[in-house]
Amino acid sequence: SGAGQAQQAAAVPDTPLVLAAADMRPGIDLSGPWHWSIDPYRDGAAGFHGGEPGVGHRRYDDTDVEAASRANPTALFEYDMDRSPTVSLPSSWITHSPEMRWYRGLVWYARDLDAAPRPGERTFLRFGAVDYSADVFLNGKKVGHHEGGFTPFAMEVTEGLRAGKNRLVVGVDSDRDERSVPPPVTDWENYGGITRSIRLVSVPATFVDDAWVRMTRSGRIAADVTLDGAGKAGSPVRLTVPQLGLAIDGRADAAGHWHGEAAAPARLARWSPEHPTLYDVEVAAGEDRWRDRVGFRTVSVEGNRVLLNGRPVFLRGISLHEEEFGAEPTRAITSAAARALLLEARTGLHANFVRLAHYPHSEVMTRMADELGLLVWSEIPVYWRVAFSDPAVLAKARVMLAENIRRDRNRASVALWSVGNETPVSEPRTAFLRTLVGDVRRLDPDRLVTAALLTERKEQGGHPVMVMADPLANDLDVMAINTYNGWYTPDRLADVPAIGWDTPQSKPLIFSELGADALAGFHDLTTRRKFSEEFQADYYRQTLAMADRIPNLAGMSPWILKDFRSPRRQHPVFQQGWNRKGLVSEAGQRKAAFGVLADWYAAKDNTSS
Ligand code: GCB
Repeated sequence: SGAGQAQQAAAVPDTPLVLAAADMRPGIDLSGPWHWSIDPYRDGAAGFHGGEPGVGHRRYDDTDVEAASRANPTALFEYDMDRSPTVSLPSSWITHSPEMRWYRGLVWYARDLDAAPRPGERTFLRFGAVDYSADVFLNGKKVGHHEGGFTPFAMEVTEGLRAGKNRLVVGVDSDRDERSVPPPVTDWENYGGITRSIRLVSVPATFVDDAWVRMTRSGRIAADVTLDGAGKAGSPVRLTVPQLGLAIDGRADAAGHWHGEAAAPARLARWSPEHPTLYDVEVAAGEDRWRDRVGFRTVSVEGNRVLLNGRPVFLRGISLHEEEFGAEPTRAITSAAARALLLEARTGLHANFVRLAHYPHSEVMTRMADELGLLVWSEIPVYWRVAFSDPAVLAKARVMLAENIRRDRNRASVALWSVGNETPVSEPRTAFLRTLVGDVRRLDPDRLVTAALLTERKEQGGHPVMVMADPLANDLDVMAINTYNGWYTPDRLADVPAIGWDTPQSKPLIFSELGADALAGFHDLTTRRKFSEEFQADYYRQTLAMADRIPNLAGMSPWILKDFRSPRRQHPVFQQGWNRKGLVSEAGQRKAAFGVLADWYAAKDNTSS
C-alpha cells in the first residue's frame, strides 16, 4: 500500500526537505554576477589557527571590510569579498580565468540579495548542484553543508533572512578524497563550482515538500504526497490533471503523507518517444499549489525484453556527459544547450534513449528528455573504486541516490536507475550495491534497476568469449555491460563479430558503453590506425555486427555523443586532454562513425513493430 511504501521509504537516510519540482516554483533567480576569491589553504573557513573571529580571513563573516577598516584603523582584513572580482554563475570555475583551469580546492562566492521576508511563508535557498561540497552562510551564519556534486539541495532560511540587504556566501570545495563519491580518479573533468541554478524559493507555512505523480506498473494513476509544516496532519489534499478531467481527493495522515490513486482516464495519451505527451498536474494542499508537467507510461521487463507501455522496445541510445557543445564547456546546461545535445541524439542518430553518465545530470536535461521523447538511464557516481567497505561512504551514496530519485521520479523519460559503473566484484562491493538496489525498489518500484557490470575475456576453443559472472546480476532488472573489444583488448576488429557472450540469458542485456577514440578530421585511409575516423567507423561496424548476434540484447548506449574533457587523456596529438570517443567533436563536428550508428539505428527503427 502507499502508506506502507512511504514508511519504508522513510528508512532511506535522507532527512532534509526535498522541495520537489523546486524549479517549477516561483522564486528569485540568484544567477548572475557573484564575487569570488580562492582559498587554497582553507583558512577562510577556520580562521588563523582555528577560527578566532575577526582575525581577518573569515570570508563568510557579515562584514563590510572597507567600512570596518575605515571605522577602525587597527582592524586587519586579508580579504574583501565585496571588492573581489565577479563572475557570472552558474558556471564551473575552470573558465573563470586561465589560472583557474587546474585549481582544486576551496573557492568562496558572495553576493548580496534583497529580500522581504513575508509572514506566513517559508523561504529556502535551493541549489541545483554544487561540485563537490558546499558550505552556505547567510548574514554570517551557517545555514548548511552539502556533499555531492550532482544533486539538488534546499536549505531553509526563513529565520535568517532580514528585510533589505542580505549577504549570501558559499564556500565551494572541489576536492575529493578516497571516501568521496565519486572517488578522486575518474575519467572526466572535475568541474568544481556552482554549476546549476541558484534560487530563493518561498512557499506557504505548510507546503507540499514532495510529490510523486505517475502511472504505476499496473497502469493506474497514483500520487504520493508529503507535506511539511505545522498544518500537515490531516490536511486535505487534492490531485488534479485538468486536461484529463481527473481529480483525486484525500487527507494527509498524521505524518503529512497522502497516497491517492485512480484508474487512468480512457482519453489519456501515454508518453512515448514517438508521442511525448505531458500533462500539467497540480497538488493542492492548504494554501499551497504544487505544479509539475508529467507524462504517463509504464516500463517493465518480460523475459529478456524491455517493454514500454506493454510493448517491446529496443533502446537505441547514446551516452552523454554533462557538457555543453563548444571548445570551453563550463557545465552550465541551459535549455538551449540541453536541446542541442538531445536533438543531436534524437534526430541526428535516430535515438530513443540516452545514458546520462556518470552522475545525475541537470534537471534541465531530464525535463528536456521528457519534452523531446528520449528514455533516460540515470545514475549516481558510484564509479570504479569507491570505498565500498566504509559505512559512511555507503550512507553518502544512499543520500545521493535518494536525492536523485526524488528529484526525477516525476519524469516519464527516466526508465532505468543505475547504481554503479564498472565496480570490481568483491563481497563489500556487492553488499553496498545491493543496499542501493533495495533503496531504488522502495523509492521507486515502478522503474527498472540496472548497473554497468564488468566482464572477463576468456578463450574457449581458440575463440574469445566475454564472461559476465557477477552475483549482482540476480538483483537487477536489466544487466548492462561496457564493452571495448578491439579498442582496449588485443582483438582485431575483423574478429569482433564472432566474439562470444556468456551472460545469463533470462534477462535483458544492454551495452551501456562501447566505443573507440577518433580525432575529428584525422583520416588514415591506408592503415586505418587507432585515433583515425576510419578506425572508429570500422570499430562501430564490427561491434554492431557482434551486437546483431546477441539474442538478449535489448539496447545500447555507445560511448559517447561528444568528446569530453578528461585529465587522463594526454596523447599530445590526438587527445590533448580530451576523451575522443565522441561521435562528434567537442564543438559538434560529426565523425564518420556517427553515420554508421545513425544508419543502424534508422534500420532498427523501421523494423521495430
Ligand atoms: C569506461 C568508463 C567511462 C570511460 C570509458 C573510456 O568504461 O565507464 O567513464 O570514459 O570507459 O573511454 O575508457
